[in-house]
Amino acid sequence: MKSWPAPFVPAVPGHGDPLRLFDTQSGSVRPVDAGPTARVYVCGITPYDATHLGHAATYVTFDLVVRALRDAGHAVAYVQNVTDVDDPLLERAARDGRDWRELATTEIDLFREDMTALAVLPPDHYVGVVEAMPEIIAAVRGLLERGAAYRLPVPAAEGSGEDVYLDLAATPDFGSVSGWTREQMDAVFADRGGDPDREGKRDRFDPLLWRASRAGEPCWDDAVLGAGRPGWHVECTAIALDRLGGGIDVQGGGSDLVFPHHEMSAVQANALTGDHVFARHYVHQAMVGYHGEKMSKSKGNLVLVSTLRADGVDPMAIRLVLLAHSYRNDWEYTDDLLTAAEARLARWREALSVNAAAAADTTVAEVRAALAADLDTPRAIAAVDAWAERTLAGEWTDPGAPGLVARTLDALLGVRL
Ligand code: 5CA
Ligand code: ZN
Repeated sequence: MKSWPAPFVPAVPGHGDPLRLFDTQSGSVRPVDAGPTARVYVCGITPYDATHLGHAATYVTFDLVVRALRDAGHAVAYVQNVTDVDDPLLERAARDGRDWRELATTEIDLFREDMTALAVLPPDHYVGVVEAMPEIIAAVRGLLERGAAYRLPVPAAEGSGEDVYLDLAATPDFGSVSGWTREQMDAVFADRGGDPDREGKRDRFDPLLWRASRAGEPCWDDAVLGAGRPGWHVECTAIALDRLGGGIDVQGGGSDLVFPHHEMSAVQANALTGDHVFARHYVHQAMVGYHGEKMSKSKGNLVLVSTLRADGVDPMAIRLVLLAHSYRNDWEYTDDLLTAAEARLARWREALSVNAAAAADTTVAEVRAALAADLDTPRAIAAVDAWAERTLAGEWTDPGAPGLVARTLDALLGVRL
């Protein structure tokens, strides 16, 4: 499916330091250590409601990852999916009396607009589940052929046919991405789309790979699997392997995806490829909250990017709200954060409008060093603040500095002034 327009990324003299990021699997900050082309897969939206600040934080974080990798001299192959068939989408469409395809199309369009406004770099491949059905079916079939999956008859009350589940007992890597205990897994599995109590499952955490068709649900025909639709995790396994191959450099998403989603995507990929490394780095944006809870479509405690934009908020102020927080720590949105971001934007604009400003070479180096050090955006912002303060205090020594800072903000932080 089409993504959104790529913002122009200006050149900045020199190049960035090698990127280091926290890897959830190893629990440490490590160099990304990619080849000439870094391969990045980021879990995309389930399009049943509009983009909120939590989603925006996730996509801005991986936008910064791509910018930093490019600045360090890599080409980047970037893939993002769209979960355009899944329970939450079908449930919302049914609740609102809408066609699920129409709901998905509307929300994906709005997401594209929000990403464009926030100057988020688009993926090279933006792939919906519906359009990737052949690859997903091939993955489920492959897991059955390798003895890593089994069939379970649909309960008589629900229909006929057979669902297909992954057999975790046949996947020795299970648990290695999250490092969680079974107790920790149990605490979230059902809330995050799992069906631990489905009768007949070999292990309560075995994830659904293929759901045989039920009355009123969309389905796709397959000679081996029968009519049905994919479970959630296998879409990302199949799309990532098909578009990027195994051993990708970064698998990304919000921290709510560590388990089960990234755990399951990885074990499924490993069962298919026979390899043990689906991704070399698992990178997770911490949760953005609002009114004391994780911001989420299901809870409805949302601050939407589109609402802020409709209220006339500068999208660059929204971006600065996000950048003011490290991606590693949970935080809560308040209106005061937006007020502070707007004030910072105004101050930066003022500093950039002078004919000569404080010399900025060390500022550029500091922004680069901060980003390379596990995307330390608060430190990067502080470096720009310090430059703006020096300039506004009258240190007008370098006519090239305003242009250099403007290009640095644009290219590395995605902030266009
Ligand atoms: N379609 C799946 C991934 S394959 C999905 O999780 N969709 S989503 O629409 O629920 O979330 C989209 C992305 O935003 C995911 O990476 C998710 O981890 C992230 N996300 C969701 N809520 C928040 C939040 N409150 N803070 C930060 N990131 C969030
Ligand atoms: Zn995913």
